[in-house]
Amino acid sequence: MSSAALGIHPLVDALADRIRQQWETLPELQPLAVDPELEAISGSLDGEDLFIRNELRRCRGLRKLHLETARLGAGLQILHCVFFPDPQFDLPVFGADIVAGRGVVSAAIVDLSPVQAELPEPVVRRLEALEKRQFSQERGLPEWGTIFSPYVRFVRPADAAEEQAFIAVVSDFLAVLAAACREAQPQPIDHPDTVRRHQGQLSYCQQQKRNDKTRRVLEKAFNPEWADRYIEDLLFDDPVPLA
Ligand code: BLA
Repeated sequence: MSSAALGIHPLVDALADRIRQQWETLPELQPLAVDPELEAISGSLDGEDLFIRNELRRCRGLRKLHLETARLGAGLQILHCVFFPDPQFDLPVFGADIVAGRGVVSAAIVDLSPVQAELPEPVVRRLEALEKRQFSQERGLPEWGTIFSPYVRFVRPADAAEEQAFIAVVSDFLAVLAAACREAQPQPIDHPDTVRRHQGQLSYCQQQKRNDKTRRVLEKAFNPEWADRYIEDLLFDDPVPLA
């Protein structure tokens, strides 16, 4: 079925395509198994259709690349994407989320988020060199959003041009991450920096789990137990313990 027939917002669709194109450029890209029950979830809720697609990969430096596209009921379409680093590498978390309802995108956020006090220096240097893109409607971060970097963009794209500009920002951030993945050298598993980055990734996941808006939508579409397992096991699973 085409995405138009599924009622996916064009920004969700275009950004998902761009992310899939760009993860192909990551070094040593490999498949990562998705629980078959979660790969393509379809159902209905109060007569409205429900569709979730989950795609996973991994690559050099990143333990898990996750792209979720979802249509929950008639109104709500979501793109959720997180690339989680392997704590042995000095790399940030890439995260993006788009929430669209009835043809309007209410939230578009993208960031390369630090797992230590600061983003790695080569990442900062490349982010600083990027073209600065303007959006007419910037949104303020929620209280749990302390995990995001100073480079986070959180906007409500006002028109098709701003939707394209948002795709361009995501694309730029992914290019910065790809370069960092190619360059980064792993540190030993018991190195203090590895331990700190592991800790930092745990806090990233903890803070994301405080987003009640995500949980509420999933609880309503499925049920609280299902939502909890989905969030803990797939959306924001903790990195494996170091030892
Ligand atoms: C907001 N996330 C939201 C909203 C909904 C969801 C309904 C409110 C929309 C709005 O404020 O306009 C729902 N997001 C989901 C669901 C999934 C999802 C059901 O991803 C299922 C997979 N959220 C993330 C990631 C980031 C993120 C990776 O999952 C950032 C990198 C951010 N979402 C984020 C932020 C808000 C949001 C910052 C606004 C929260 C607020 O203003 O309170």
